[in-house]
Amino acid sequence: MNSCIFCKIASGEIPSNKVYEDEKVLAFRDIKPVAPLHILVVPKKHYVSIMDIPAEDMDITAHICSVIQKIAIDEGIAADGFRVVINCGKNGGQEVDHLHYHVLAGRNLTWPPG
Ligand code: DGP
Repeated sequence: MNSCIFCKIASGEIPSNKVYEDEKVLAFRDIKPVAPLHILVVPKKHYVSIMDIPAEDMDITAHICSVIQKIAIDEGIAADGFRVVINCGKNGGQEVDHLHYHVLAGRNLTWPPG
């Protein structure tokens, strides 16, 4: 999907502050952080949202979980805790139509979200 900003970041066409990369996933710091640590984890393959992942590709979700574990350890946020958010669709607050996981940490995050 040529016009997708996260596809362009995943391919390296647009630079990002990268924290992790492998053949399937890229993680980079959010350009508008809402917490002291705000990292986005994206599959390199384009899915619009969590609703767009076909059954045969569902192992990407397990892979992203393992990547988030690694990021939590490497960034030193595992002990104090953190939040993982997937916004989906209009009411979910999704602005970028390429599946992404927000990893938020570094302050006491309130609940429920706004
Ligand atoms: P969401 O509302 O869940 O679609 O979150 C989209 C996030 O993406 C938002 O926190 C800002 C971030 N973002 C948008 N464009 C860019 C960009 O070009 N670079 C980076 N690093 N983050 C971006």
